[in-house]
Amino acid sequence: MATDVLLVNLGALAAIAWIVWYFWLSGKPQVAAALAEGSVQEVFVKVRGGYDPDLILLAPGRPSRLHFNRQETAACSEMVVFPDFEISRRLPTGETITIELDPLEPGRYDFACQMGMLRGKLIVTNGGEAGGREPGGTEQGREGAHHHPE
Ligand SMILES: [Cu+2]
Repeated sequence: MATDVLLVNLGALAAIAWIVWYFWLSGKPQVAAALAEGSVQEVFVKVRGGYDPDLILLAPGRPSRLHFNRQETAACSEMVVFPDFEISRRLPTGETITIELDPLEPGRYDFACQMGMLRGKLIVTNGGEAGGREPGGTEQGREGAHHHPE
């Protein structure tokens, strides 16, 4: 009995987490890397007062190339740093700098300027999870409902 309740609660939590995540992502421009089979994932990021896009969806288990193009001279955005990968690169104005990443585990990986003022996020998730569900399905119907099993 106790185990059943726990499982139900975990399921509800997962659903809520998914909903929050879904709407958070869908509310902003986002880029899912082109998902050609087995190929490198290519993402182009414009750097100008921030990162555009600042949310980048990647599939796990495949290498990625992030192409940063800095279109300003402000010192703030001069470097881009990926603390999780111990990568930092200078971004000369007007040049495209490519950062190659090995295949990643699902998760969230932040990147930022050297001062941490401009921020972006890589979200590594299975394509089916991120893009395979229709909005308006049963998950959405549960939003805001707190299910307490009797
Ligand atoms: Cu900065």
